[in-house]
Amino acid sequence: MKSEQRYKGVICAAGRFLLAAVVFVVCGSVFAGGGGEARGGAAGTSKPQDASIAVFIPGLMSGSPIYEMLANGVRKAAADFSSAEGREIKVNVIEAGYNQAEWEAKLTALAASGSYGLIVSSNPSLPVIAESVSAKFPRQKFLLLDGEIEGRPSIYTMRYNQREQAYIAGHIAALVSLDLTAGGPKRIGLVAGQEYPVMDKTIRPAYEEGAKAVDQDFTVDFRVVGNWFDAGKGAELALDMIRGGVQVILCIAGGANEGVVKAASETGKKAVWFDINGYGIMPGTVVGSAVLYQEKAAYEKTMLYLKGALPFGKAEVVGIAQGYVEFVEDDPLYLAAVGEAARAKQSALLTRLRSGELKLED
Ligand code: RBF
Repeated sequence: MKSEQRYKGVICAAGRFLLAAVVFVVCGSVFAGGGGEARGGAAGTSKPQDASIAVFIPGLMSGSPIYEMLANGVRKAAADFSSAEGREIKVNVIEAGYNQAEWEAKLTALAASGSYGLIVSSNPSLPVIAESVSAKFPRQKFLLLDGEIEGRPSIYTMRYNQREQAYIAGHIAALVSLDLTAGGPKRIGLVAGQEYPVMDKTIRPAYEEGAKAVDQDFTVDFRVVGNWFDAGKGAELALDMIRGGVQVILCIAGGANEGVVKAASETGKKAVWFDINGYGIMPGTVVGSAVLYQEKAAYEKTMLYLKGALPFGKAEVVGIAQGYVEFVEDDPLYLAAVGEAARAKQSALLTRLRSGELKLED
């Protein structure tokens, strides 16, 4: 619970001050006859602002493929819809930066502008922030991926089963670790950008659960960078783990992943990638890719919105069975980096998950 409080604290603290400033500016423009809630669009209507979508990036796109996939999916849906319907759908991507305390004020300003029929975003902290913005701008619609809130009439969310995603990452990390040092310490690494509830309650435990399915004695050496960009700190943490006997490290630290994978490669150790196929990032060093099809999700849900059929108020959870979580096992770089016996065991696990024989509810 401690980390949850800290996480909420970071998001909320300085935000209140900025929020007050933004609301002051926005109210001024409303009273002066400018934008504001009265112009907020709704799905399925033909108001001009429906033709504009904002993608709100809580951070920066560079180094965080989960955000790149989000923007790409929305842009592609808008382009396809525009050419099919013969009317232009504009997409504006706004990077809110790494100061989480500013996100609520920035999202409020976006809703207050009344310029966008839909605001699209992604990460587990967004639903609560959007809910608060929604209270002031109830007609502003939100499409939020990688997060969850149910029953809010203007918010749709879709969260991934990250227990599955982290479990398959832990499974391959343990298999490769045993291949590297059969008699060494049964410890795998995880470097995270920050602590947050989904990390603490789902990703980290499921990563360990997957490793323990290979060998009960595996434990996780968990380290936190403290931000989503510091590659130097990522390398430092990785090297410290490696000195302690860790052979394989899962990277969930945005731009800091670069430092982790570099440290692994320079010491002959291995890394596991999360969210996208990472084998090509450091061939031979990256030995697993537990992916999310976030671009596909963003494309499909944006398209539904444009067709007036996105079920606002609903919260969906999708995983391997629905085709949004996977492990990439057909990449030649994976075949080259990981021994046949380990790959066969990983493949057997994936078959059980895909068929539903093994259920990992999240
Ligand atoms: N993941 C990233 O790759 N880059 C980020 O900048 C980033 N920022 C985050 C900020 C917050 C407040 C939270 C809760 C998560 C963030 N994540 C980020 C993690 C992301 O939501 C997701 O859990 C991971 O990408 C693993 O799928």
